[in-house]
Order: sequence, then C-alpha cells, then structure tokens
Amino acid sequence: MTTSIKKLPDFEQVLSGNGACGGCPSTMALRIVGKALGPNAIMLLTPSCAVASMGMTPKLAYNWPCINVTFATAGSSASGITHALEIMKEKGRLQGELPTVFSWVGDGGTYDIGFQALSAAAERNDNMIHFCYNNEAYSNTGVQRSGATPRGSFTTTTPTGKRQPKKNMTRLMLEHNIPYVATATVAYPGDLYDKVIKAKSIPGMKYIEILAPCYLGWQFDMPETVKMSRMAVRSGAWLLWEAENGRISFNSPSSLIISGKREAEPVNEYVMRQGRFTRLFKSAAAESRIAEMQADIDCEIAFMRERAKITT
Ligand SMILES: Cc1ncc(C[n+]2csc(CCOP(=O)(O)OP(=O)(O)O)c2C)c(N)n1
Ligand code: SF4
Ligand SMILES: [Mg+2]
Repeated sequence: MTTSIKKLPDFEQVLSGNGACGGCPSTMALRIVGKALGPNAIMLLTPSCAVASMGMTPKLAYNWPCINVTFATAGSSASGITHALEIMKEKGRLQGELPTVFSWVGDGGTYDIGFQALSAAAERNDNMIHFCYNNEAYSNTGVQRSGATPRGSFTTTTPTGKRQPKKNMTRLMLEHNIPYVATATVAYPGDLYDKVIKAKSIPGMKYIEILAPCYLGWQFDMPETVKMSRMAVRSGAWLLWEAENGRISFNSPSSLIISGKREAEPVNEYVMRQGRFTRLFKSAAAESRIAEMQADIDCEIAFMRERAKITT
C-alpha cells in the first residue's frame, strides 16, 4: 500500500527561501526525497537549477552537507565519498550509522555529461543513490536539448522540434544489473517516498529517476505542474516502475496500462497543453510528427510489458 501524502513526516530538509522558481517540480521532488532520507545524508550536486536554487553557505536551502562537483563527476565523486566513509568506519573513526550518499543531478548531468562516471559507479556497484530529476532539458542555462528531451520538443537548440527520440536512461541503468532502479514523478508523492525509503535500505548502487515537468522549459502555466506530471503518467509517456535485483514491477496507474486494464490517454492531449510543442502543431507535418511521438510511447509500453517478463 502506497504511503499517503498525509502520512509523510513533517520535518523539512529543503528550507523555505530558496531560489527555485515557484512551483518548481525538482524542488518539490527534493522535499519528498528529504522526508524519506532524513538528515543523515551527504548530498552531491552538479551544475543545474538545483545548484542555482540552493543559495550560499551558511544560508544553504538544503539541510545536508552539500558538495558541488563538476558536471561530469557525480558518479566518481560519490564513489570517493562513499568509500572514504566505509574506510573511516572500518578504522573506527566514524561511529553510528553511515550517512546515505546521494547525488541530485539533472538530466543533462545524468544522460549526457555525467554518463560515463555514473555507468562506472554502477558497474562497481558502489553504495549510493543517484537521483536524476528529469526536466527534459538543460533548464538552468536557458533550455537546451538534452538526451532526455522527447521527440518533437522545441528547445533553443532544436528550433524546429527535436527529431530524435529520447535516450532510455532508466533501461540503460537497469541493464547495469544494479540492485535497485525506479522511476517516479511529483504527482505521486507517496510512490516516490516509498521508493526512496526502499532504496535507502539497499546496499550498493540505486538509481531513481523523477520526471519533473518544468513550466519554464515546457511552457505551461506554473500551477499546472502536478497536473502535467499526472498527464505524463496517464498517457504512458512516463511509466512508473521499480526493479529490485532485476525484477520489474509496475506501480499504479502504470500497472493498469501495462496489464491492459486501462487505456493510455492519447499523447496529443498531454502535449497540446505544452508550449514547447506548439510550433509542431502548427507545422504542415503536424499529423505525422505527433504520430511519431505516439509510436514512441506505444513502443515503450509494449517493450516494458515484455521486458518485465525477463528476470536476470
Ligand atoms: C562542463 C560544463 N558544461 C556546461 C556547463 C554550463 N551549465 C551549467 S548548468 C547547465 C544545465 C544543466 O542541465 P541539467 O543537468 O539538465 O540540470 P537543469 O539545469 O535542467 O536543472 C549547463 C549546461 C557547466 N557548468 N559545466
Ligand atoms: S527552470 Fe524549471 S527546473 Fe529550473 S528552477 Fe525553474 S521550474 Fe525548477
Ligand atoms: Mg534538466
């Protein structure tokens, strides 16, 4: 049974007065993550909105020791810290429970620039949680395309809409055979909370990717952040699932779509609400390009339905 939002702990690890946009989905997600991780954790960040939002020491908005590392190095830096903690514990220089080492990184820092170091940390099964908050673009620098930007989306570097489908990062992480991989999004806070609680209890590498609809990059009205997140799941554009030791299970409502009990909503209802696709809708090729986007989603649903039948 998923934890109700009303049952989440009262304490806050993300403090008020931070520099994020109002209604920022990544900050919303981090609040929930903080409630699950608690204070005994060390946070790593790469250049991103999350860094721009955090403020400066001693008035940091995030109530953990925070380390800003270079873009390419979230995986390797977290590896160094987690190993150092283990050695300190072994030598008796650290008492009590080891802090959770976690990286809070955007899609640019995960899919693209930080991929090599993350993949290497996953292959070593180093003890950490890598969170990718995925707003589907390089938002902090003015919304450029990333490997996570979906087909058809306008960004400053894809002025006619991205031609390629997004990279399937969660599946890539799954194929590293790490103990835990999960997807989440802000419209389902209890689901995210439960996944972080679980990840925290598992030794080794954990990867959690959170879809974060960013009103600035996606161009919708800011109060619709949570609605957009829900629409992504209901259309099947974002599937909620988790894999423990390679065994995949789907979470509601994606489980209903996968089992065929509920039809995924057509993608055009979801994308029509987002200004980043407006030019596409106005173009002569609108019909065929929306059909391509729908085909990407249908293909992913069909693939995941079959992939879940295989356990390693
Ligand atoms: C090596 C390097 N390249 C480029 C930059 C400039 N830069 C800072 S933040 C950022 C965007 C980060 O995108 P993402 O990781 O998706 O996080 P978001 O801004 O969306 O929160 C870029 C390109 C940098 N700091 N370092
Ligand atoms: S640009 Fe988007 S991700 Fe960045 S702080 Fe604003 S709402 Fe959040
Ligand atoms: Mg981003």
